[in-house]
Amino acid sequence: MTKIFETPQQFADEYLRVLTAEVGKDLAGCTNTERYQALAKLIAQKANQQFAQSDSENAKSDKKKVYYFSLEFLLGPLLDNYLLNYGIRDVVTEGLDSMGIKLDDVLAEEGDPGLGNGGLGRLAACFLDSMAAEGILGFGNGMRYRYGLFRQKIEGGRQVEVTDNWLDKGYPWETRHDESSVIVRFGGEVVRHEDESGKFWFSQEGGEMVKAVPYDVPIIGMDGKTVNRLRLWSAEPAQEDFDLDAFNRGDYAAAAKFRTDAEAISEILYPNDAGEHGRILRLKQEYLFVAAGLASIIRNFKFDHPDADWKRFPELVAIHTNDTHPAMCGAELMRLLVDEEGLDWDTAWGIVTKSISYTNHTVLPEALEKWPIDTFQRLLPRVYMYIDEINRHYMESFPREGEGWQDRLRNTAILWDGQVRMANLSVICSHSVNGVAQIHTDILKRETLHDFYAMTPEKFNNKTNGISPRRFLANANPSLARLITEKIGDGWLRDAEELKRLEAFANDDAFLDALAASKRENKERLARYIAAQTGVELDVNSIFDVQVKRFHAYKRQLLNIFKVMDIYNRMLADPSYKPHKTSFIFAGKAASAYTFAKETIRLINSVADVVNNDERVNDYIKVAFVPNFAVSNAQLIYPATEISEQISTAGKEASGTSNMKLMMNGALTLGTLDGANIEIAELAGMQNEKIFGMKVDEVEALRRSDYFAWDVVNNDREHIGRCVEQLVDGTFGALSGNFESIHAELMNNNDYDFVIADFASYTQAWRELTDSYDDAREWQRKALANIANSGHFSSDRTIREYARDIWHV
Ligand code: GL9
Repeated sequence: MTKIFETPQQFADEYLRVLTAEVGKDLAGCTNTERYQALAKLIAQKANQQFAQSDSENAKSDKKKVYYFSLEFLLGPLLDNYLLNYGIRDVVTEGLDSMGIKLDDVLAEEGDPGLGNGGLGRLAACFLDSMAAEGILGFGNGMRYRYGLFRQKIEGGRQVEVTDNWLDKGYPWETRHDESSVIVRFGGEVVRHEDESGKFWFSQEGGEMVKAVPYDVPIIGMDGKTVNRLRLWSAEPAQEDFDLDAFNRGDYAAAAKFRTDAEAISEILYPNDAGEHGRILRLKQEYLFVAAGLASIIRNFKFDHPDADWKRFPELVAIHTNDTHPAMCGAELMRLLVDEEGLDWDTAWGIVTKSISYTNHTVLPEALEKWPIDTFQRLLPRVYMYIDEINRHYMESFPREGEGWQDRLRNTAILWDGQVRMANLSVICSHSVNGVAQIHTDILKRETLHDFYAMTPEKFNNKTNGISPRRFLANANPSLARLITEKIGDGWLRDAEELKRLEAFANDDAFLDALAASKRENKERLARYIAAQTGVELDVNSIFDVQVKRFHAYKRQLLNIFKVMDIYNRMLADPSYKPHKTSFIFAGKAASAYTFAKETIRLINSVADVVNNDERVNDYIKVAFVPNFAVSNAQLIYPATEISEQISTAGKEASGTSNMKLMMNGALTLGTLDGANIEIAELAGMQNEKIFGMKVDEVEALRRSDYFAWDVVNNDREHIGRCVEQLVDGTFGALSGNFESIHAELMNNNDYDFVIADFASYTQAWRELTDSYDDAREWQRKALANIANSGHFSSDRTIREYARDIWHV
């Protein structure tokens, strides 16, 4: 495999050419930002050339193309990852050195596009990386939001949202393709036409026309063999409807109205983590990226296969829908095939269901998308007719047999109670439905989608999530990666199962020492970052106990901070009680309208304020909240972690992926038997994690029982009872007030997420786990067992399973 740069000199020559051509200054006059932009542009140019070449070769072949539709792609910084994948990190480092530039200074300039909320969006980005690594022709289809997810600041302990103007300096990786734009229509009406012979057809007239313009980002796979692309759509006015009269009157807002209406569609990413839907703009986003993506697929299909029969479409194209956000794919593809291409219904339906597949990412009822029929119909009249017709076909062919068929029909219909149910639409239009961890798929089959499962069990399958070992081990943790490669070579970068070979070193003292030294180095790196960001000084001899993820009641950050409050209370009540020295590290964003989540952040910061400043305890415990959790600082946090907090109420976390990232970096999981934690514990061995709390069946049983949370609180006044009281008694209120709303939410809903019910089990598990830390060798062996068994959670494995079982490539 030839490298894109063979020597530092060759790199330096090309780099200087791009730098001067793009920036118009010589090297000395450039800022680091400009140096970064020129380097990214150079790599992007190389990748685009490679893409163009392979794209025209592929056009002549019958290689199947996979399109991954997702409203979120949380890419993170790309440069370091691409240098690794192209195998040119050393050449570039040396080449830059020769010009007096440090690669790290250049890398530090890259922003972190926040085009996703959390796990779901990051999963989509890992899948792009793995599809390219596996040589699959896999293309992302998403939205180019003008503003990413808000940046989070902490003021007075509170989360403050600041707009994320991620495009302000331009995005060097993207290329605009105006010539590939697609006109998308909203509103208007459907007109019926009929000719003399009685043949009739429909067309859509009037309404609002929006131009969807694609911006393409190259996706470079491991070893640079495959370059794919991520296509992100931006909304613009279809024609320049600038109102000159209004402008001349001085009414500037009216003059630019069309521009703002159209552009609003790709303005913002909705900051919802699994919940709260119903905004019309969101529906517009969903349709825009579906309509533009499918139009672009069909254009490409016709170009690649000018003589192909439409029936070959599912052999040559797979369309994957990430959650229900692209659920309209089925109806829109029907519209394109029937209205525009003239196929009959049954032929088109066969093509649609053979091409489309669907992944469910959550069982939270509030997250199941539904839209009011009248809103839907007004905005998308023709697509709605297709949904109505798909629903009618479904209902007509529904087997009216067996007891309770009416209930089953009601549960599975697309249209019901004046609403369009997007999950049902997704299932009906797909040949494959998968969950993202074994337990999650089991719950889908048993409950959430049970009636579908009973009728079409063959559609259902599990695909346990995965993460990119390039980004989350090689890029994030260079010292550990170096150590691993010294022992077993670098084959793990392509086949992460090779990490298993590290088990041979479980009794190798020198290796375990080196492992510990690497962890310490990573803790020091994180401690410096946290001190700079927050002013909190962490002791690197303490255990780094970490919970980083979106804030949500079911993820139970509240349980974690109650534990810290309890340790604090125990220390004050009994000065001889000494917990293990621990730094409790939190990070994550809360949806801006989610009061409980935001108040939990304020509580953590308020506890931090008290604990960190109380000399009776602060040699032993400290609390740090890292602001603005994002892919870039996540890459600093995971490698430094020793305890991975994965403490969701059993049955609620579909999979989780930070649990995998932390495992791969040698952290021990302190977790419930939920999501992928179960598979983590099975693979690494129960003895190498710390599992606590109620299991799914116990959670369900407790919910059905006469559980009364107040009883638990009243029976344990010293511990959980004290924590609940301290929400409102001023102990932690000095920073910015008490926490009445958390108290009310918790007690008035009878401990809905079972924070109180799991408290005793959790705090005991924490004490046992931290007590075991003093046997450093044993701890290192456990860390090693986690690393060595994390290969299964490579997204390469996940993608191979999707390719084999769902996409058939
Ligand atoms: C999620 C689940 O909650 C996670 O458990 C899962 O790991 C990921 C990826 O499959 O999907 N579903 C979901 O809606 N989100 C998830 O993280 N939410 C966000 O990403 C905001």
